Amino acid sequence: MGSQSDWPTMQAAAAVLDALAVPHEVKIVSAHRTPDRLFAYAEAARERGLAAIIAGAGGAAHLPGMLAAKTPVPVLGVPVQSKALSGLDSLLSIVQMPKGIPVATFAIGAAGAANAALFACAQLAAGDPALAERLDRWRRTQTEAVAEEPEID
Ligand code: RP5
Repeated sequence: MGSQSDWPTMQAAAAVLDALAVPHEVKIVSAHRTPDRLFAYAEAARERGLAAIIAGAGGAAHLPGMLAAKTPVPVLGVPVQSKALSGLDSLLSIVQMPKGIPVATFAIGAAGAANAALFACAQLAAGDPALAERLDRWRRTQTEAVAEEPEID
C-alpha cells in the first residue's frame, strides 16, 4: 500500500489471505515518498517468488502502475477511497493504464481489496488443489451465511 492510511482498506485483502492460509507480506511502498523502495521491491519481486502483488493506492495510479512497469509479476490494483474525490480519482487512474502495462483493477475500497485477494487466490488455486478446496469451502460458507429472508425489526 502507498501509505499507512491505506491499511484500514487493505486489511480486507490481508484478512482474506489469512482466512485462506495464503502466505503473504504487507508493506508500505510509496511511489512518490519512497521511490527507491518501490524500484527495489519491484525489481526483486520475481526472483523472490511473488505470485501476485496487490497494490492499494489513493488518488493516483503511480504505485500499481510503476510496479507493473518494473516487474512481470501480475499487479492487482485497489483504488483506495481518497478524501478529495472519494476514490473516483484512484479508480479512473488505475483502470485507465495505457496499453502495454496492465493493472487488473478492482472496486474502490475494502470490497475491492477483498476481491483482489479472492481473485489472486482463484488464480493460485489453478495449480494448488489444497487452496482450491479451501476457496470452495470459503465460498460455501459465504453462501450458507445468506438468510433467505431479512430480519425485520
Ligand atoms: C497515496 O496517497 C496513498 O496510497 C494514500 O491513499 C494517499 C494519501 O496518503 P497519506 O497522505 O494519507 O499518507 O499515495
